[in-house]
Amino acid sequence: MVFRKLPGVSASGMGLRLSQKFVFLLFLSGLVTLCFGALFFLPDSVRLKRIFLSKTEIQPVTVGSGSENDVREHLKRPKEQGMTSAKGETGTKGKSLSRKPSVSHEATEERLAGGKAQEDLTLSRSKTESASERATSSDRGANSDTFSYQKFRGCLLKAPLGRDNGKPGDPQTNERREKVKEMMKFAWDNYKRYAWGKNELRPLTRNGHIGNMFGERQGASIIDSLDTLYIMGLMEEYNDAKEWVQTNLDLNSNGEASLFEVNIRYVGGLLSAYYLTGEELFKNKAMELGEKLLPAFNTPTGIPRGVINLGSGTIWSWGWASAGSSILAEFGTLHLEFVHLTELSNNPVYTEKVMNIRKLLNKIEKPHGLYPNFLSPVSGNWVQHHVSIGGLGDSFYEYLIKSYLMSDKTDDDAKRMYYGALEAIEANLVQKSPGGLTYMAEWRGGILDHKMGHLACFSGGMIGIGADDGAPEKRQHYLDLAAEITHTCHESYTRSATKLGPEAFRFDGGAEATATRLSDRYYILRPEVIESYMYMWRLTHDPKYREWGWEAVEALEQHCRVESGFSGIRDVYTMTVSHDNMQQSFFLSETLKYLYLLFSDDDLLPLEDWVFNTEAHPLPIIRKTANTDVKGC
Ligand code: DMJ
Repeated sequence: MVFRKLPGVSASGMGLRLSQKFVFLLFLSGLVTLCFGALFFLPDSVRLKRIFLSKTEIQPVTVGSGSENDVREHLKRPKEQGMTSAKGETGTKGKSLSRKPSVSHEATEERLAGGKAQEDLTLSRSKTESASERATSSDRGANSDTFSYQKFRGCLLKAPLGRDNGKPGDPQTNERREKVKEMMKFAWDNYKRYAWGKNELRPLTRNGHIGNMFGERQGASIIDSLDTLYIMGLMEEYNDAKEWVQTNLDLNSNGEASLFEVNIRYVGGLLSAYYLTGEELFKNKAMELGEKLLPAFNTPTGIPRGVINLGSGTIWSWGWASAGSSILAEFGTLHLEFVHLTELSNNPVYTEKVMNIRKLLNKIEKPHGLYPNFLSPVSGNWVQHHVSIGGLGDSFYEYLIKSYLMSDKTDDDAKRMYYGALEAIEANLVQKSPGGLTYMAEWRGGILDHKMGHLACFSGGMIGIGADDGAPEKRQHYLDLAAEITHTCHESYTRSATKLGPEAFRFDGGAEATATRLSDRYYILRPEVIESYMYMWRLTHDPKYREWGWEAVEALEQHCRVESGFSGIRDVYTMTVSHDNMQQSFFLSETLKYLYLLFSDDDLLPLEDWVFNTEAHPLPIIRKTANTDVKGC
């Protein structure tokens, strides 16, 4: 290295000063490197990385705008042309997510909604409650951009578990409720004994079922049961489930999973467990999993594909879905959970993804105002004109009205879409049978198929909860329609030998709410009919709904209870039942939860504060405006 001589400074003096400066600079840069490096080893290093690397390494996930230009641009790519299955589309793996500027959630006075009611909780549950209090106190020191559990609890209008955990005053109803709790314990104990950690119990062969809906992810029955166990006060069981989540729920496993199923069962289950208990563990797992689902949206339109490898982020469409299409009930059943993921993470990307789906659906033409079941994620056009309120379409409609309710009735777009869709359904699909039963037919390019699936029976409850926000002159009509549909679904139960309903029933060839095909005669412990009883009970308090629920309990006990759990049956029309050897996880999450709520007081998970996702996981209504009635909100 050559130093040029400065005037008035001897060569040796200059050399000395320069070498001192050099050493000093070296020391300084060493110090800076050390400090910077140390930051990355701190426990919260992920957040620090996000701050320090935001401009250079973090790339925001592209949100498909659904604009014609974007679609055309992508269609030019040879890879996309003529594609029937998109296996090979890659995800955002390796990319981090952009964050929106912090929002301040001020620490408020420590107060849980319905203060007095909380004192009545069982001792064991109060141990868990103290976790929510711990979360509450840690909130006070939290960054202003983190979700405040304390504030959330302060904004609830009522205590989530009611005055006395929803215990009904009437002794007979209470006895029935206790029976349902016993059924849950029985189903859980057997799952724990024979299938612990597997997705579902096979009650006849006494082993576990893995299935292929959740990738290599296991424990579907555990995640699906967390909130049911909690609201029933089965605390020992709840704690076992929580511990399993803590030590065994591996979110880094690979495998091909259904975006829809992982979202409604795992993300939904974890979110509910967090909101009910305040356990950070559940929130963190839900957010981690939510991030892994994002690559599914990397399509030209932003309409997600149905299947995703959660390890690699590779996505593709179901082989059975026509022309590589995505399914309405799948991409249309993400909104509630994704909005909550944004709420908890303060990251807008989740809401952007689902709003983008809505934007596209608003833009494309709808035949007779109806939403067909198959849509191309490449072109953004309908693939065929099959419309159904049952399988393939069902929960899309459910999530429109529930998005509106969950937004504290501020999401006017969802409201407009829901009532628009309902009008089209009424005009084109709702039918009256010769015997006077109201039903929802299926629509195939203008031709009606006079069949109603068990899945479509959720619509009694859906139309019921939406009745009050319809046009004033339509409100009573919607409530009546909800009651009629629920009545028809009840009829499909009473007309079978077992008093359980078939998978699909028909209204043609002389049939009135009965299955005419052998392949439609099975019952797999589905919840939809009971779900409608629960909502209709809450809305009308007509005792017949509790009676109908009790009929279902008796039938389940008589035909589905086996020595080691509950099983579906292959033919509801024969008393010599053949069991299918499956205890579905939705039996614990939905069927038993809705029965328990049906026999509880309305203040257990009050509808003023909660909406249930399509797997019956309760999610709180998001209140953005200050609620002056609730101190601390
Ligand atoms: C559940 O997983 C959900 O209710 C879903 O929306 C439809 N099917 C099952 C229960 O039948």
